[in-house]
Amino acid sequence: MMEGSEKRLVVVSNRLPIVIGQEEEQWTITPGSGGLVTALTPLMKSSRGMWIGWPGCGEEAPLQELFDDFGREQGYRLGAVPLSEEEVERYYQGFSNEALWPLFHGLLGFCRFSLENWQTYREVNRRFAEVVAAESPPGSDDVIWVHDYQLALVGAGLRELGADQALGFFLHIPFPSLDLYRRLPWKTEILRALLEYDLIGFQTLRYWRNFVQCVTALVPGVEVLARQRNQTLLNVGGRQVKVGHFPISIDFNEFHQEAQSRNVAEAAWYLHENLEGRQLVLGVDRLDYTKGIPERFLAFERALEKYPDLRQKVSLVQVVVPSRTLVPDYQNLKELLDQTAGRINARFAESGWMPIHYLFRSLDRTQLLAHYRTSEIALITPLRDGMNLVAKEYCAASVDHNGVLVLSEFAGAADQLGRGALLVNPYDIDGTADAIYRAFSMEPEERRRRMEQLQGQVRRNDVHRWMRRFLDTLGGRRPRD
Ligand code: ADQ
Repeated sequence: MMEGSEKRLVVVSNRLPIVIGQEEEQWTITPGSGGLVTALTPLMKSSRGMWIGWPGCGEEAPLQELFDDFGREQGYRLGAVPLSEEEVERYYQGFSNEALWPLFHGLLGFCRFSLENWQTYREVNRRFAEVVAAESPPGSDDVIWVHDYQLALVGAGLRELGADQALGFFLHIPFPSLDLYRRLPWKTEILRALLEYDLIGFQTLRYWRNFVQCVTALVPGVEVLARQRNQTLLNVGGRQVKVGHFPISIDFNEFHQEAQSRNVAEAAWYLHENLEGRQLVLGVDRLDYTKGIPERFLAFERALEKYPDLRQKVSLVQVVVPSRTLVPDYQNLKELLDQTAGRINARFAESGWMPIHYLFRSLDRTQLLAHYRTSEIALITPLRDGMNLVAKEYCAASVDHNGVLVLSEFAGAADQLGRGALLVNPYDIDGTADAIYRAFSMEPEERRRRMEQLQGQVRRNDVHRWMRRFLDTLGGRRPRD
């Protein structure tokens, strides 16, 4: 573990973990709020670390000034990789989100493979590597940790620039089977680039195995040296590369404590006050076709059809955060959701009861926790998901132990939460409807037993443990060949 030692942590991600805004002509910068930021901040501070990424805005903001303020207040520095609008369109929206994202989630029908986008992806990854190398030159005693599918080639770019530091990569999304992965026109180049890292981390055992299968089948000269419980050691032309699985998680204590606060308790009470005598079924997702939201609406409709005693007694509250709204497939999805929710409500609504409450916006932290805390059922049914943190957040916030988690077997989180949750196949509309009814009818004793099991799991395997395990496995500087 690096804490307290001299090694500096350099984190690289597509977006910097900040929000830049303007209040009355004054520019402001505030830290982002995701689990990754929470987990990494203590170590970033103690190692005087650096976070490098795209600031998410053009050149209009006085970035250097804002970054200096941030460094003084937060105790670690930021480095910007500026991108033009065209680059964002091709590298981010185009290649990352229209080629890698759907392919890695097993949704081939959404894939668009464009040579132009691929070229920009390579150029932008190279630019990231140049910015990192300027801040952390070869020979520096840093640990460099690159995140996610947008930046698969950064490690290889760094090696070309002479990097000898320890380089780690964590993939937040799934890694597909060999049969799917082979469709990617640039399959070998991406795998070779990934093999330049010293440690490649995946969310689940399955994604880790898929990757090992792909590299051994598609990259000549890769050999498995050892298979251990949590990692595989590869020999890549005389160099050792570690591959393993590191299921990401949340800050359990923070969610659990905040969910018990007075603000959250009041907001939770108010939500149910309006819907007295009903069970709430909750869905919370980014707008994305991998999250299975239309299928979820259909399963809820099927449940109302098949089990008429549910009518008037349950409402589905579906909160969707706008996301990637410039990509056409996401615009189409939004339309489909509007139509489906409208149709189901028109079919079943009765005076004083609306089957689906559909909100297309983000919730603030208090509201999010209040929704988690007060909903008797969470319906989390992605078609495929790297992990799914909403499932873990729901468990942490279910302070009355009264919540039932209905979870897709295709979410990475099912590996850890499968025993306490009701697992469903989101493509099986009728089966998911049965699970909704089973959750609705579940006795308090069984609810409590299952929720305690789930909470124990998330409490033990929190995001701090995830970070420590990854960095311990990555270790220090690579030995010279
Ligand atoms: P995402 O696909 O974004 O992440 P997820 O893990 O569920 O999916 O995280 C979403 C986050 O956004 C959660 O922290 C949740 O609280 C928040 N959120 C969602 N809807 C919200 C709303 N309406 N209002 C407010 N907040 C909302 C990717 C991968 C996942 C993987 C994570 C982390 O796709 O599989 O779990 O990275 O590795």
